[in-house]
This record gives sequence, C-alpha cells and structure tokens, in this order.
Amino acid sequence: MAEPPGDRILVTGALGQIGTDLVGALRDRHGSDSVIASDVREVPRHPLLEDGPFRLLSVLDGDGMDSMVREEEVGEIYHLAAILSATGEKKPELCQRVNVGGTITVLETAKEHGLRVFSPSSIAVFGPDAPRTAPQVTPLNPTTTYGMTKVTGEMMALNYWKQYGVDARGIRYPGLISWKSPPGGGTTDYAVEIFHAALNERHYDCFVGPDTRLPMMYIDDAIRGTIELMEAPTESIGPSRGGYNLSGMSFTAGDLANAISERVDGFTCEFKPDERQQYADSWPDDVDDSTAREDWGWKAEYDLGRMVNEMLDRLNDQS
Ligand code: NAD
Ligand code: AKB
Repeated sequence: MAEPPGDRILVTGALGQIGTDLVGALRDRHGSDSVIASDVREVPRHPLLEDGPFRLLSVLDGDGMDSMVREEEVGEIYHLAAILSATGEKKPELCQRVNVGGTITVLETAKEHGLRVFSPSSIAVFGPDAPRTAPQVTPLNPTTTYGMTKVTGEMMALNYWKQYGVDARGIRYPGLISWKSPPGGGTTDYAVEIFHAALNERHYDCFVGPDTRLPMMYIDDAIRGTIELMEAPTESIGPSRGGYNLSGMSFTAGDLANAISERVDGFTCEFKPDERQQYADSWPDDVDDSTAREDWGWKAEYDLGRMVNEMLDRLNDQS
C-alpha cells in the first residue's frame, strides 16, 4: 500500500443528514482545518461552510477526487454521498450511478493513495425473506434499487480489503433521527418529519401505517458508533467490515406518534401510506448487533423515550 499524502479527513456528501453531525464531531476531535467537508452542491448558510474547509466535489469525478486527496493531504475518507431509498426508487439509474459509481471512485482513490475509508451501508440490504430481527449473516435479497447498491457497496469494501489491503469499514445504519438537518429522501424520513410537524403544526400526515416497525437510531449513537468503528484496531475488525449491524431502537410509527403526543399537547397524527410503505415492509423490524458488540464493543445508549425527549428539547431550543 502507498503512504497516504497526509492525515487530513475528506468527507463526501457532507451537507446531508449524517454529514452535518459527523463533520462537527470529527472537527471537535481533530481540529477544524483537518476535516474537509465536500458535496456536489452548496447550501447557503450551512454551518459546515463557516466552521472549516469546504470544497465542491462530485464522487463521480475520479480525477477531481485524486487531485483533492493529493493537494489537501488526505489520509482518510468518510464517504457519505449517496441517493437514498425513496429518491432511488424514483431515479434508479441515478441511484446506481452515484451509490455504486461513487463508491468505486472512493475505493480506487483509496487503493492508489493508501487511504482508510468509512463507507456506510443500510438496513436496506435486507429483503422480505430476512428474519424479522435480522442477523449479521443472512441471505441479502433487497427489493429496492437502493438496497441492491448497498449490498454491492459492502461486497466492494470487503473485496478491496482482501485484494488490495484498503482498510474500508461500514455500518448498516438503521433509520437515523436527528435535528440539525433534514433527512435526504429516504423511507425512514417520517421519523424525523413527525417532530418538525408536531412542533410547527401540531399535526402530521404519516406516509407509513401505524404498525410499521423499523430499526431506528438517534444520531448521537450513530456518530459515536461510526467513530468507534473507525478507531477500533484493525485486528478487531472481522469479515463483517463492509457493513456491521448496529441496533439502536425498534418502534412502530404508532408508538412514535403516541410518545410525541405525551409531550406535545394537541398533537394528532393521521396515517396515509404511500409507495414508501412497500419499501418499509421489505425491511426487518430490528437487527441483531452481537457481532459489532463482540468485535469492537458497540452498545447503543438511546431508547425511544430518551430520543423523543432529546429531539423535542433540541428543536425547541433551536426555535
Ligand atoms: P443525505 O441524502 O442526507 O446526504 C447525501 C449527500 O450526498 C447530499 O448532501 C447530496 O448532495 C450528496 N450527493 C449526492 N450526489 C452526490 C455526488 N455525485 N457527489 C457528491 N455528493 C453527492 O444522506 P445521509 O442520510 O446523510 O446518508 C449518508 C450515507 O448514510 C448514505 O450512504 C446513506 O445510504 C447512509 N445511510 C443513511 C441513513 C439515514 O437514515 N440517514 C440510514 C442508512 C444508511
Ligand atoms: C432510507 O430510508 O433510505 C435510509 C436508510 C434506512 O437507508 N434512511
């Protein structure tokens, strides 16, 4: 493996839901100048643009990424750029191009320059045949285009490690719930939208039914898990390196609406399932994360009650 050009961190797709929190956490840890946020778009007044370096970069531009890694002395890439499930079903070709093509760009750049890589997977890798609590190892037969791209991403991460020694690691994130930035076109977006609607309109039209149960996680757990995985010694990372199951919490859309009603007077929720219902139905209720616990000591800290309190408190503070 080549010696990396430096030890700075490049984050792709940084202006999205996860990047908004992850870049801040990485800058707190390594210093603002050491973490370069990048995205294919600019978002006016986005806090990341003021807190440290930002560069426009498409993950489909291999030459641009190669130059950036050399010129900015990068040693590690957190690769967050992707098209999520709901947008991906509307634009499957774009989803495949960005998710698979973008991951190839990142892994090839990492191979060339000896970089470490974080490349997230998703609970969308599972299909309807997976057990309701999905184990780490089970046949992966997703029915969404997005899920298929995530299976490919996991396999590529493992292959680049085995064939070229690229230290690529990933997590099968559950639906993530956060307050700093809006979700980016996924099926689990209802679990974030409902908080904004509860506080602003006292009402939410939920696009999945009340009995829809999915694996979910509060953003602070997700960011901590990401950093813990990337800081774990190489010897502790096993063959699940392309996509570790991490369990946070599991609740139905009805449970979430009830938990919010207990805190927000007069809140009502109507359930009006649309096409995203079938994507949600194809995913498991929960995941078994014993492999991540055993390999690198993962443990979630937020349950439904604590997450709801935190979301409402943070959003109230913000307004
Ligand atoms: P997001 O949609 O909020 O953000 C993705 C970002 O990628 C956007 O800012 C977008 O502008 C950028 N992007 C799109 N095409 C690009 C391109 N060609 N080049 C560079 N940037 C491009 O997504 P997110 O929720 O932050 O997800 C980040 C990663 O985590 C993705 O791989 C996603 O599949 C995975 N994930 C997210 C969740 C979740 O609930 N948020 C759950 C499971 C997995
Ligand atoms: C989506 O709903 O597409 C994402 C995910 C679970 O991967 N939040």
